[in-house]
Amino acid sequence: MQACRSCSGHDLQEVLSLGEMPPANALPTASQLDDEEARYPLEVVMCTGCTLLQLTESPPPDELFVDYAYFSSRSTPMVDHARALVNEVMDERRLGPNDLVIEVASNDGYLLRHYRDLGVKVLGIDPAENVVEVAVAAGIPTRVAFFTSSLADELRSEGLTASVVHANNVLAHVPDINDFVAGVARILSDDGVFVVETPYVRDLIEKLEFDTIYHEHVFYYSLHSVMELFARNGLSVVDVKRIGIHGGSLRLRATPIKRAIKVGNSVAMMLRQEKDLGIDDPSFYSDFAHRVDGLLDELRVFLGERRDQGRRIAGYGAAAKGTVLLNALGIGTETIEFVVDETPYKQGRFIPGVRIPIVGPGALLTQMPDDVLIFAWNFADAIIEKEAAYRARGGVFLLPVPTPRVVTG
Ligand code: JHZ
Ligand code: ZN
Repeated sequence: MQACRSCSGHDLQEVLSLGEMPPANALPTASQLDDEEARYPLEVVMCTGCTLLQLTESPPPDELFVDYAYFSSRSTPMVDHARALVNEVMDERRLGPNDLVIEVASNDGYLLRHYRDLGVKVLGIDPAENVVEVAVAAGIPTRVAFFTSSLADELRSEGLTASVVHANNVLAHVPDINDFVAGVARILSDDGVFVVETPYVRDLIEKLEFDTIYHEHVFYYSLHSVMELFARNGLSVVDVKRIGIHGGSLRLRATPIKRAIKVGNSVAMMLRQEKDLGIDDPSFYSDFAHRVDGLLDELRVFLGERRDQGRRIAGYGAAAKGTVLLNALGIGTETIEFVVDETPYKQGRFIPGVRIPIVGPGALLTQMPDDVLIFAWNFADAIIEKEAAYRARGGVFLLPVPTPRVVTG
């Protein structure tokens, strides 16, 4: 087997295998339905050396991210979340027009636009050409590129250094993670701060969020494993907090090691919690696969019974998570008629593998399915609130994880 992508250790313990899966965001168009879809094994292991959970295999990043289906601004709660984060950092750092904020994986500019509106210089970096177009049209300077240490050197040679580097939902996505973190360390100014959000492995395991495991997510971090990674590459974690976004994430702040004089209590406290829980021990993960199997069985029964009662079921949010859930269940249009999503790029396409059509949210009222299973369960509250008219007409929302259930209240 391969070596750990973080510490190069060789003792990798199996956590979960979901078999062969299509890449979660490779949504075929109607004309591609006759083509065979690519599939890759989806298997998670834990490195006993540095404790980091990771995939054994993932397609090359340019296959996943160059033409991309996910536009952050299409989820209003993401934009609100980004605005609040920017306000927090602005209060802390009192940034002005001479400061540069860089965001890696800046997507359509959903975060940087808030800094820009406050008069701070910004630079986005993102490999998805079609998504960057949207950012640039909105006036957010963005380079189409994967962030690497050599790109960091190139930017430095142009005289650029960053007071703040943001990396939201990207630390999990980069196979050559040491090079990425080393690049961040090089582009930060001496008193700069690296602000990171990444899904927390503790939430994944405890809340059975197995559908957040897909090829884009090569890594599933704990504080312990992220600290080792950062330390190896010249960064020191000075603050950490658990946040609710995407089913539960860590928000970390890190600074160049030579300046990390004041490490907050939050770091020591969470490390202790992780130790007490045994997050650094393979036994913490040993019943996960079994619990996932149990959930899949429950879901098949739950949906099958509703279908057998003659209920018509649709899905909400052509989220990457939905692809995983549906393919793991092996259910298609015989159970879920269609999936609605606001993203224009996704409409008219299909969920990979199971090939359920994706349409605009208007279909809820025109088609009036009896049930709507929310694949974007992380945004369930916002979705239910927005689709009040569907509910008022008798529509029912369902949630898949951690146990299948009908939304009441
Ligand atoms: P959402 C994405 O995962 C992809 P996904 C990525 N790999 C990642 O790391 C995680 O985010 C963090 C739609 N929607 O955010 C928009 C509506 O239509 O759960 C999206 O297509 N109406 C980068 O894909 C989808 O749902 C709405 O009101 O699992 C949500 O996808 C809302 C709120 C969303 O992430
Ligand atoms: Zn390791």
